[in-house]
Amino acid sequence: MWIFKPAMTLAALVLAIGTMVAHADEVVVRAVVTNFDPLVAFVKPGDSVRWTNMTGHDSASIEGMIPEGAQGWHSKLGEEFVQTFDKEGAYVYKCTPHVSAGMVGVVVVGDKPGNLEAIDAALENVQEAKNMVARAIRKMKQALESKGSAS
Ligand SMILES: [Cu+2]
Repeated sequence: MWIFKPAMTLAALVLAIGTMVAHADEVVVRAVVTNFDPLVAFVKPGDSVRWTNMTGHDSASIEGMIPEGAQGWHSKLGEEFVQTFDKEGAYVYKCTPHVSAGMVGVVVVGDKPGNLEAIDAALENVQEAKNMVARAIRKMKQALESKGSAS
């Protein structure tokens, strides 16, 4: 019966990995004209976001508007892009060519982003299209309220 033990262990390992993969979702955000759809994407920690239809667009996190210690990003112009989000909180990002046209989006990881005050404070440092970034932050807060997550 000794041969069963490693076989069982392997089976358990495969099952565990399978479960991990099954739990990590990928959420798609589409670039549509000069909008990100959905403007606010809700994901769980460990999930990924895939930006599609990116011809003429990029996705770039805005300084100070991601959780402390989280990894920022700046995708290549015109290319589909995937980013995995492990740290809970809100991530505000823009399309560099179209931020003035309001092409700003938010990824919210987890149910209660703890960095909303930091995002409000960082708005003071936004040089370009501050009103459009502010609009996306408002929409995120509205979305959180309608989800019942606002504290
Ligand atoms: Cu764009």
